[in-house]
Formats: sequence, structure tokens, C-alpha cells
Amino acid sequence: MRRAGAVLILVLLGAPAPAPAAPKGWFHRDWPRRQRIVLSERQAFPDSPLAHARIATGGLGRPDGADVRVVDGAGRDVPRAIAGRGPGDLLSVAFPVEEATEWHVYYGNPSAAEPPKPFAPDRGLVLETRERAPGEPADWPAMERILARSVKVHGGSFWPQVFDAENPFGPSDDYVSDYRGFLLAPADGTYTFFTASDEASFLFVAGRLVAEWPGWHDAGKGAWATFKGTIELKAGLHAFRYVHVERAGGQVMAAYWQPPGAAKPAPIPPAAFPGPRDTETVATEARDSPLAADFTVRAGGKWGLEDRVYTAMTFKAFPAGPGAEYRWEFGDGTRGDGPIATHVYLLGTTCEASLSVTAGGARDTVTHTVRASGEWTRFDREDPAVLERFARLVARYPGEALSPEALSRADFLLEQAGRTTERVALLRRAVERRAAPPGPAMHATAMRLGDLCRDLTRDLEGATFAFRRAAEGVDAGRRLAAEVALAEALLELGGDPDAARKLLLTARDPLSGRNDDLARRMWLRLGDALMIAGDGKAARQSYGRALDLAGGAEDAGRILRKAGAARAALTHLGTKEWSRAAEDLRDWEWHDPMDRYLGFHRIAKAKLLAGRDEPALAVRELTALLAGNPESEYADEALFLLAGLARDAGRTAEADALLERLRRVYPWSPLGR
Ligand SMILES: [Ca+2]
Repeated sequence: MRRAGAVLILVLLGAPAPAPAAPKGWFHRDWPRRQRIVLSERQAFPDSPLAHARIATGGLGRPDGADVRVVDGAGRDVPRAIAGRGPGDLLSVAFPVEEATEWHVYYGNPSAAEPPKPFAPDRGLVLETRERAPGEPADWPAMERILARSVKVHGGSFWPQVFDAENPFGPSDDYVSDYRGFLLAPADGTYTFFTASDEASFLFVAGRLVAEWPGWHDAGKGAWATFKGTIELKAGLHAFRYVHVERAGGQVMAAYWQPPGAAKPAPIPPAAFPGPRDTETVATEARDSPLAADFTVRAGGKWGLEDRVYTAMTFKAFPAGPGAEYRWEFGDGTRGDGPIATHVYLLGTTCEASLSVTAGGARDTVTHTVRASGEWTRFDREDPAVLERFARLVARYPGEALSPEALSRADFLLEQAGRTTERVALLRRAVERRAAPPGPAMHATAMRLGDLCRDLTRDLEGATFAFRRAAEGVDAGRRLAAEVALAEALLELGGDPDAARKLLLTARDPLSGRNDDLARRMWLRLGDALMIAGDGKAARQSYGRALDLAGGAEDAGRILRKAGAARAALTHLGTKEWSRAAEDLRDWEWHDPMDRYLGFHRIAKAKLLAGRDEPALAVRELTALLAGNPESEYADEALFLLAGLARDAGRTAEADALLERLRRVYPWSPLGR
């Protein structure tokens, strides 16, 4: 019985599934998916007899696009050519317009072959870029050999002209660009063509090599004017080709011409490459389901500084009716929702973004390739208004989902936008929730978080958390740096001074033979901790070691830097520019640690802390001076300031007692009168 049952199940499984009935108007039941496309409203070439569709197949069907069919509104199979492939699942499909204004593009049938009727577009320019194979492009035959071996395609699409400074489909190093199509000569006559390029380039018109700039070379200011050639052309369309190969660094590929009657050369304009009419997808439909998730992506602006470039992309889902839910995964660890989403890519990338749509109990998911170039080209303009918009989006990113490099880029962007609170929240999430074990990358993030908490948000808990985490799972050198930073935060933000002193005493042994910044910082902070403990003699020695590492008592350069920092600190205290004063004070103690012992720096620091409304910390500064160096020539001022702080806090009796002490111990002081 059991065996018979098993056989029965096998028979059932092996039986061919009944062929699905295609929906009404469906071109062929073997094609599971189609996009409805219409002519775009705005057209560069509104009368062109050719149209093209840039469709994203979601990885369904054949990568070469052989299964793509174009069917017009009347149900006629229209001849079509795959003009470009990639990046990823993108295809450029060209077809004649004839009378139609609306078509269906069918795809997703892996067993379909190329249609029997071949079709070749007779206008427009197509750019394809591919990964570069090795070889010296010394002349055209050598370039042809490189081209023949450069088989890995980055991408291809109709293109307006030869005037580019990046690879739009992939990385902008080690690639070849092949522009092919038709050039419109406006009149009979003699034409001069020029090629301007960084690295080798070759320009063909009507099948003839007219201009070339072979070999590895840079763009050479104005040199392109000599890389030229002439040809007689009749008015009308002529075959055109421009080939470029790029190794590294910058890249330029630009074709210039001087048509008959023109006074000087100019870039060949898009009008000289009359192309197809543009279309856009307005719906995606599935043969087997009423719900077909799909979306389009378009560039949404760039912002950049130095070598960091941020690229926004706008994702638009095709509406799936009321009550539908949209979930995006942008391919870089971040997510979004809603039918339209703008996303900022922190790094240049080609990644897979996906959309899941849930509607009416059904659910569908589609994945498309997205390219965010990450190149800052000479054609981009920096727009400060964009920074604010980008920062608002990036502030919501889940820090723990980003790569260390992306996280650092996000932090940089928020820093540029002055969003300290969001920076702290982003880094805190990354340190708190990242699944990866602690290590060097986590250490760097945690150290940055700790610095922000100590210097900007003045958050003891945050700084303690960050520096403790920075010390986990790392080598001895990084652990020492984290422990010294932790001690510094405890001292700076009013944490446990005994714990700080213990950390610094532990760090002292491995650091005592070193003369680097970390050792200098350790000696400086150990001095501070010893002052709080009232051990002025040891503190003075410790500050002395820090001073030696800063250049020594006699170092004229050091003395000048200290004097400059001190002057700036006093100025900024006077004008109540607290954050600038804080920076100056850090400079000051760095160049003259001994002023922490002698007292001048402490008085200024206490004024900063009082001004920033951190009176408890100001009190600690001043009492440490009185405990560690009661002979300080600033001791009377310390007492005077302490009395002022006590009075401000409503502790009048304490204030009076402090002033009484001032008069008794330092009878010479004018502050006691
Ligand atoms: Ca280059």
C-alpha cells in the first residue's frame, strides 16, 4: 500500500502542469511578464522613426534579451533590436515607431530564441562600456586587439553625444568605451574632427579612422586641437564610432568637430546624433497574478566634498491599488517604505535593490540593478541646499547595517551638516547593535563616538560606553588608546577620578618608554588625576614628562604655539564662544602641560566650564589646583571663583567661608578686598 501511494504521488508530481490560460490580450502564454510603455511627453527627437525602451527585467528571462518581444497596441509583433545590455538587468530595446503610441514589451521566457526577423537601428548613438583587457593602445590595430579581449560588459544604452568624464555603467578605471551609431552631416563639405581624451582614443566617420590620439597619455591642456583629421561628407547620416580606453585616474572622452563654415571647433552636439524617441514604462503586468511588483529608478542629485561623493536615487513603485504596502531594500543594508522613496548612496556602487509589494492578500517581489556612480565629474555642480536634504535622509540610516566605510561617509555627511545629535545616534546604533564581533573597524567607530560624546555632547555615559567598547577584542595598542581615552573622558566629564587614575597608571608602564601622542596624552591626564588626588609632587613630574614630549621647557616653537593658543582661548572666553575656547584650551594644555600644574590654564578652564553651565566640573578644576598646588600664584583666584560658584548656587555661607579663607591665607591678594 505504502509503495503504491508513493508511486501515485510521483506520477502526480511528474505530470505536466496544465498550461496557464493567458489573460485576454496577452501576446503568447509562454511569456510571463510584460511592461506597458508609452511615448514620453518630452522628446529630444519628436519626429524620429525609431523608439527605445530602457527596461529592467528583474533578472527574469535571458540576460542577452533574446526573449524580448515588442507588441504594438494592435497586437502586432514589432521588429526590435537589443541596443544595449546592463548594468545588471537593464536592457535598451530599439524598435520602429510606425503608427503606434503604445506598446507591450514581453520578457521572462528563458527558452525563447532571437526573433527570425533581424532589425538594426539606422540612427542614434549607443555607448557600451566594458572591462579593459591588458595591452598597449599604441595604434588602432593594437586597440582592436584590446577591444576583442575586453568582453565583460558593464552596460550599454543610447547616448546623446561623446562628451563624458566617467563610466556611467561601472567603475571609472580600467574600462573601454565604445560609442557607435550615426552622425548627421548638415551639409556637403569638408569636416574636421578632433578627439580630446585622457588616455587613448580613436574616432571613425563613414568607416574611416579620421582622428586618433593613441597611447597612454593625460588630457594635456588644449593639446587635443592637434589630434585631428578631415573628411569630405555629403549631407545626411554617416556611420560613426568613437573608442576610448581608460586605465586609472581621471578620464575624458570628448569628440569635437568643425563642420563646413564653422569658425572654430566645438563638441559634436547631441543634435548631430539624432536618436530614437523616448518611452516610459507605465505598468508591469504578470501573466499568472493580478499583482506584479515593479519600480523605476532615476538619479536624484549628488553632493560631494573632496573625494567623497553622495548620490541620491529616487525609487518609484508602480501603484498596486489602495491599501498596498511597499517595502524597499536599497542594496546597501538600508530599507525604506512607501510607493516613492529617495535614497542616498554613501559610496559608489552597483547593487541590487528590491521592492516587495503586499496588496489584497498577495505579495510580489522584484529586484533591479541600481548604479550610483560615486564619481564627482567636472560636469557636476556642488549645491549647498542638497547637503541639508541628504543629511535629513542619512540621519535615519541604521548605523549597524552599514559597512564601516559607509558608516564613516554617513558620519562625515552629518558632520558637514552640523548634525551632532544625529551623528551620535548613528554611531551609537552601530556600536550597540552591529552583529559583527568587536575588532579594528568597531574600535574606530567607537573611538569616534567617544570623542563626540566627550567633546561635543558632553555625555559621560555615552563616552564611557564607547571607549569601553573600543577596548574590546583589539590588539594591545588599540586597547591602550581606548583606555587612555576612557580615563580622559572620566576626568573631563566628572566621572570617577580614582578609576581614571587606575587606568592611567596601568597604561603608564607600556607607554613610559614611548614618545608619541598617546604617551604624551597619558602623562598629561595622569597629572590631572594626581592633582585631584592631592599628590602635587607626582602630578608635577607627570606634567613634566608630557612637557618633555611636547618639546621641552626651552623649545621656542612650542612656547610660541602655547602663547598663541592661550591668547585665543582668553579672547574666545571673553566673547563667550565656548566651543572655540574649548578647542583653544585643548591646544594650550597640549603645548604646555605644566600650566595645568601652575594654574593659569585651570583658571581659564574653570571659566569655560562655568560659562557652559557645568559648575560641578568647574569646582573640580579649582579644588584640584588647591589640593595639588596650594602654592600656585593663581590659588587666590581659584578661591575667588569657587566663592562665586557657591554664591551662584545659593550656598551663601559656603561662599562667605571661601572668601574668608582667601583673605586669611592670601592676605596680599586684591581679590580678598
Ligand atoms: Ca586616466
